[in-house]
Amino acid sequence: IVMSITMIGTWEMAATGLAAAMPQLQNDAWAGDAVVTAIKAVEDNPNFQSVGFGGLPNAAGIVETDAAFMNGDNFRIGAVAGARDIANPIAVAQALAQEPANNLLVGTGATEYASTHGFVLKNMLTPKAAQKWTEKQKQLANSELNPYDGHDTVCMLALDSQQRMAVGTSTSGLFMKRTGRVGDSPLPGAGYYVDSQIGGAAATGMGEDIMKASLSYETVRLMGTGLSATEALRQAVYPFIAKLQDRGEKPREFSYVALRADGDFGIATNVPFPFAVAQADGPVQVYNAAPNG
Ligand code: SD4
Repeated sequence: IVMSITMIGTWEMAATGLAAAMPQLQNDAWAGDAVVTAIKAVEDNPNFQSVGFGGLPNAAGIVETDAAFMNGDNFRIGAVAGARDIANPIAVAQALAQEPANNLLVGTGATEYASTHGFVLKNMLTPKAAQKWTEKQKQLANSELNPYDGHDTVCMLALDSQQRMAVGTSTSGLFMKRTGRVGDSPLPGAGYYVDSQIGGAAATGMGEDIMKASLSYETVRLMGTGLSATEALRQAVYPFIAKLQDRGEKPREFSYVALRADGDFGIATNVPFPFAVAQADGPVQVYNAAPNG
């Protein structure tokens, strides 16, 4: 496979991000900036109800976001968790990756950093999301419904024209989560990992299950032994899901994307999983993957 600029992102919403970022990559931008452009486009769009502005709130009716950024050249990581009022959590995560320490900030610390470093603050709760919260409160009072539906993380992996790689994640987490709940998305190794000399991987699904193993790291490690993106994911993800079953657990949603430094990409998922890919000067393609574990 010939190396060519590539981006892959989770869920159909990723197509919006790829459309915004691919022109940058085609103009030889850094993979890290392409990741941030792509995720910002998703965070800014109030129609996507699981990321950024318009994300569904926690049990207290407040939007709390998790996001992370990793530079595959030097392994620098930045992340925010349980963050409030930050318009673009991914941009703050990218800035935190430049800090010599204090790379993962939670709650008020994240907001304070964003505010003192010139990032836009805004109330992330839209009237539509507030309405959904009110409806959900009513339903929950009368039923045994699983409150934790309506969650999707946007993850982006990019490979640029100079063979640099980066990964980002951003989510409002689980609808109706407890205040302070943090998922896998800001956690390196579990939610994401990237090494520009090998490749990267990132996760979406039920954070409480995904964080039980560092499968993004494991996928990168396996790609480093020469496996394709698809085969590395298969060997990392499905045995772990089987192991949970063996231990009497009921594994919930696990979906991963992976991208190798040569442009080879793949996914693994135990639920129907749309994802978006763009390579070279080709179009943004959305694929609908069936569960294949
Ligand atoms: C979380 N993994 O907070 C995220 C949510 C997600 O598809 O990706 N759902 O647990």
